[in-house]
Amino acid sequence: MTSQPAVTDAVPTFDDDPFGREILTDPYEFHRALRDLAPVVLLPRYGVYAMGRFDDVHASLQNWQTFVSGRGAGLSDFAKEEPWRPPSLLLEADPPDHTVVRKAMGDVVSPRTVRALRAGFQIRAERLADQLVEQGTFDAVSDLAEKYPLEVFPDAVGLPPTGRENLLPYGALAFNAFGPHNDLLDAALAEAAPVQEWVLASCQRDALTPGGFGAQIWEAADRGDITKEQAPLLVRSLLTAGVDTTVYGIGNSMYALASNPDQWDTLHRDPELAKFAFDEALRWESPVQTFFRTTSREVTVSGTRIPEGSKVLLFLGSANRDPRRWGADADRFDIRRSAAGHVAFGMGIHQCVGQPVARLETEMVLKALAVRVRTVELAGEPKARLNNTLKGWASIPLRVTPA
Ligand code: OVM
Repeated sequence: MTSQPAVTDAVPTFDDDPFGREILTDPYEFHRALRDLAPVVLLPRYGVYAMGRFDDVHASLQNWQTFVSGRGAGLSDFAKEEPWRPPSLLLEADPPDHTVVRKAMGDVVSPRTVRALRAGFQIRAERLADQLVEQGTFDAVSDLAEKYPLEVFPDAVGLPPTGRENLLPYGALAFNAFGPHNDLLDAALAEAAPVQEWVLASCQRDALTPGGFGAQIWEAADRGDITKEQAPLLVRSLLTAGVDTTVYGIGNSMYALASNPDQWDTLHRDPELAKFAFDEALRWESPVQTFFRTTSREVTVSGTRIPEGSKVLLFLGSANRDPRRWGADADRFDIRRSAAGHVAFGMGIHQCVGQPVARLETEMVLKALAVRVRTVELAGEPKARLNNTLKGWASIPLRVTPA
């Protein structure tokens, strides 16, 4: 009989490319193999460690002292490579610097400020839902998942009316840039210069309408909570992380519900389940699939030693389908399950600060449709939209019948 050593430097390797088209399109078999191979594996193609089990991903996200963000949340190590843009003060920072700006951003995007948006968000969701039900067939991506956030979010930030078409390309660029420099990143970079210029200009005080999130960030600078140099970078965080994520979240929710008609039925009978449907959709098909951390010291994870200065790829989307955490039916989309505790918004000090806005948007959209739509079905083949970090859809043709 052989016994396993308590701690090992021997790490199994995985040759598959998680940023290749095949796995980005359908990552779930790869996730299973990753989880079953070992708690920690090495991806020799990129020279990084990887984790796919819930407990290890969760613990690493919580352990910000050892799994740091200041060297970048992507593949690129900021200690060795020049970042593609000035680093985010939130996502790509550690305490104590992170703590101050996170507090200021949390004050701007608070349950109180977001509650004030509720009535306006609801009216616009209901108007759009009326129109879609009237149409009968529509694309859940272009006619809903992209349309609604772009109707409500830029106004909530207080962005100028022109140039808003730059928001989706900018998000696509930022999320592709967390991955390797592959053809997806090249394509995103190709037309990026004017997009980046617009974003930069839109973060300045004079571009932002009074009352919006953007202006409130500048008011935090007036109070001295943050500096005037930090304010535009915090506005940039809203523009980077606040649009594509919610577009994918709404698209993935609609895909999950449309491909599981019994679940739509459940939601239609009780539209108050919309919140739970969203969390379950986030668990089942997480918009943000991966983030990297960098080890600040040697660390042992479930018996495997990881050296200091290693990039570690955390598979949030895999953790959210780990049967060790979610049970044998982890792959089943079930809006009555308790999906709370998923890591689709991250976990710990970096957990999504925009969460109240994302939740409000999706709740309004799903509720408005749930009461109006009796049945929903796919009216054509959905088309995947590939991104190095985000998993979602370019097109989801739907047919609905009215209630
Ligand atoms: C940021 C940022 C960018 C991308 C993602 C993100 C999901 C944050 O600029 O702060 O969190």
